[in-house]
Parts: sequence; structure tokens; C-alpha cells
Amino acid sequence: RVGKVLSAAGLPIDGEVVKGVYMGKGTWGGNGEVMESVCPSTGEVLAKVATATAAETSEAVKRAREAYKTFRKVTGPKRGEIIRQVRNAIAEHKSALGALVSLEMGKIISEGEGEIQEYIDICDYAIGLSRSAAGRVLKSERPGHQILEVANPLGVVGIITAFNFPVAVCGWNFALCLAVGNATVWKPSPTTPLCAIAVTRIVADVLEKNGIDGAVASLVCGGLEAGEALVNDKAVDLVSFTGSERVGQIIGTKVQSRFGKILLELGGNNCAIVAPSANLDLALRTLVFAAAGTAGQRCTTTRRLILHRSIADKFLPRLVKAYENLQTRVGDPLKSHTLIGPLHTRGAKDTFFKALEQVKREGGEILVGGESYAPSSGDLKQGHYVLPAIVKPASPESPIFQEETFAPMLSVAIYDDLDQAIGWNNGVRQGLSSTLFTTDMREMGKWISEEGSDCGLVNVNVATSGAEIGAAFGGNKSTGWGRESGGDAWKQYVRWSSCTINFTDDAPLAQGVNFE
Ligand code: UN1
Repeated sequence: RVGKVLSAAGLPIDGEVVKGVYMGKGTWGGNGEVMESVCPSTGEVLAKVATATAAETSEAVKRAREAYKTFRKVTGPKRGEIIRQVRNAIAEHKSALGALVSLEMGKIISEGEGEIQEYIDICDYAIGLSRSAAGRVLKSERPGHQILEVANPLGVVGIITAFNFPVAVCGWNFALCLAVGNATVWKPSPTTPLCAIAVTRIVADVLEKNGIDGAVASLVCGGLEAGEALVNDKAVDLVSFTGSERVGQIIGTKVQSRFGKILLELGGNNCAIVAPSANLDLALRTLVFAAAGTAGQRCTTTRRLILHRSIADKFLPRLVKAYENLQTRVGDPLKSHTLIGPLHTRGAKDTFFKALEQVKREGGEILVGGESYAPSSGDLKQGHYVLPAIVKPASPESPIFQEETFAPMLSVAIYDDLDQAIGWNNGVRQGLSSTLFTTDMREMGKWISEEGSDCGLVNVNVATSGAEIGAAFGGNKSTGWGRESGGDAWKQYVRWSSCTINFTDDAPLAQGVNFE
């Protein structure tokens, strides 16, 4: 099975060490530590991967910078044409790459393919952007003058991605970078190198065929050594990081201390509120996916559920029942019947159990799930399977309610008044995603207003997770304030110049200053 998935994704299957470093034609290599990619569903080693040393990472940045100097002169529409070819090549391999994501990350096959679709979608967006990334022309107070806002590429963008979206999140950054003329150096999560290698092989092939230096899409698989070299390199103009708040704070501070640009997409402690007027059937269906889907490993996963007292007794037992039904759908993510795959690592499983312990220690209770799941199939015995849990912390003030547990644990609280629920939604460090289930227009209006949710994603009757690429994606507060994919996110990948141009032979000064 493993061989089939790997070879369909264009990866070697004969036990040879897969090269995880690329910086242009003929450079596939990696002199760093050899790492193993381990399947979260079975515990088997999928492949050994050659990773980047610090020196190789610096070399990749240098080559990306050289490649950028030529690539920035390629016209926007021509760059768009290259993105179109990347898009088509990725689309051709959609099911193969989707299966690879499922195998290496552990999400179910439909979500694996959905992630590749997200890469395709952002390419479509970036193709349009390659012709429409626009500055402005402004009126000057000086006669015969014009003011232009001009967007030029930054140079080299470092993209550091997490295990949970091992393809799409790089795509968000990479497609926009290509559209506006940057080169990129991608450091994927140390636990999902194969997804990154498979995608980079496809992208590199398109670039090389078009006579573009492949260093525009460099890859440095690896761990701390490669990551630190990338973050500290002054030649990396922007570091885009997706991961934990803890690591984001370290990276953010390091990049800031050398006056680099930073784009952070960190933790979420996402909340769903169910109001008295909500369509409860819709809320139920939506929440099961949002809270338990991807085994709770999206940054947008619903982690807190705030139910109005008037519907709580009706709604909660139905949700618990739905979670009980889910228990028959835990297992091999590559099987179409499965809805809940494994957690990505043993560490994640430990975190899950520790969080459940904390709920109990703080006086809360576990309503459903929370056990380890032992699959009947022998192959899956070493997988990190758990039964998704719903818990009721002692109070919304309990410390556990404040923390993001990156596993399928949903914490419930009961509210009486919408302002109180909004207060709990906003009363945590993180500010990524939020949703309100209601059919009351007044509640909707408040929710999206200055008195409402303080998150970057503020939904109504829609899951906290599963955002489309059209709008900007990202969160506020300790989530890091970064914005990626659609909306105005592309504006972060360019340097803006305000250009005042004098078309006359006079030299008037602004603000009426006289210097004659
Ligand atoms: C992430 O978990 O890092 O909105 C990204 C979503 C996906 C992206 C999640 N489109 O759930």
C-alpha cells in the first residue's frame, strides 16, 4: 500500500534515502541528518529523508536570491502563466498527492484531496493576481504632480509550515509570492517531508521546463538546524511561519530583531456559540465536522462550544450521541468509511490525555470519548488513534478553557446572555476563528460588529474551520495578526513605494513651505 501511494506521488519506493533539499536544476541532495517519515496510522517508516544542514540552507537562500534577480524581471502575466502550469500539474496529481497527505499526515482521504484542491484554488487566485496586483494613483497638493503607490517584490520569502496542512499552507504563500515576483525557500514540518518533496518535484519540473531557475521554489527539509538558519538569514526578507504560539514568539522576535518582515499564523482556541434561535440540525452537522474532523488537528478546529441555557439540554445529548456514532468511524484514514484518522504523533496523544486529566483535576467532567482507540486490524496497532471527546470544564474560567489542545477535545459551557458568550469567546489569548449559530439578525449584526467577536474569522451558521481561499485567512492577538491566501494578503509580500512625480518645471514644496 505504501509503495503504491509513494510511487503515484512520484517518490522512490526502493528504500533509498529520499533527497529533501532542492535549490535549482540538478541540486537535489541533503547533507544533514537523515530523518524518518513515520506513518501516523501504522507506525511504519515511510521513507528516510536527507535533510539540510545550516550551510545548505544558507546556500539555498543565496541561490533563491540570485534566482529572484532574474525572476523579478519576468512580467506579471508571464508569471501567471507559470502558475497556471503549476496549477495544472498539481491538479493532474490531485488524487496521488491527496493520498500522500493522508498517508503521511493522517487526515482522511477526502480531506487529503481537499487540501490539494486548496492548493489548486490559491493558484487560480494567484493567476488573476499576476495581472491585477495593483497600486494606486493619488492626487497631489502640488500642481502638475502625481503620487503613485508602487508594489515591487520583496525578494526571498521563507515559508515554514506545520504538519497539519503539509501542502495547502505552503501553496497560500508560494502562489502569491510567484504572482508578485518573489523567490521562496520552503521548510516543511520535520514530520511531513514527503508531501513537500512530492510537491516541489512537480513545481520544479514546471519551472525548469519554462527556463526559470528552480531556486525560485527552493526546499530545505529538516529540523531546528535548517529552521534557525532560515530565520536568522538577513537575506530572507519575510518569514511566514505557521505553528505554535511558543515557537511563533521565538521566530517573530528573532526576525524582528534583524528588522525582517514576519507573517505569523499561530494558535487558535476557536469558539462556536449556539443561540436560542439557531437551526439545531444545521448546528449539529456543522459542529461534528468542525470539532472532531481532522481529529481536531486544524488550527481552525472548534475547541469551545458555548450553548444557550434554553437549548443546552436538547442539543448536548444529540451532540454526545453523534460523537458516540463517530466511534465506529475511527481508523485507517485511507479507507473511505473512516471519518476520524489518527493523531499525528504519539506526543499529540499524550497531550490529549493530559488535557483530559486537567479537565478532571479542575473539577470538570468528560461527557463522551477521551479513550485510546485500538483498531482491530493488526497493521494499525501502532497508530495514534483516540476517541474524540466532549468535556464540560468546571467553569469557563477554568484554565483548560483558555488553552488550545491540538487534539479532538471540545469544551462546553452554558450561557444566559449573548454578551456573556461573546466575552468568553474574546476572553482568551488567541483570536483565530469563531462562529455564531443564530437566525436572529440582531445577534448576527452584533457578532460581526465592534461589540462582537475579536477573531480574524467571524462566521455565522458556518464551521470555524474549512475556510475558502477567497478571503484573507488569519487571526488576531496571540494568533499573530498574519493574513494569508485571499483578500489583501498579497500586499504583505511586496515592498510598497510611494512615488511623487513632478511633471512640471516648477518646484513647489508641500505644506506651503517657502524656502526661497
Ligand atoms: C490550518 O489549520 O493551519 O480553514 C489551516 C481551514 C483550512 C485551512 C486550515 N482551509 O480549516
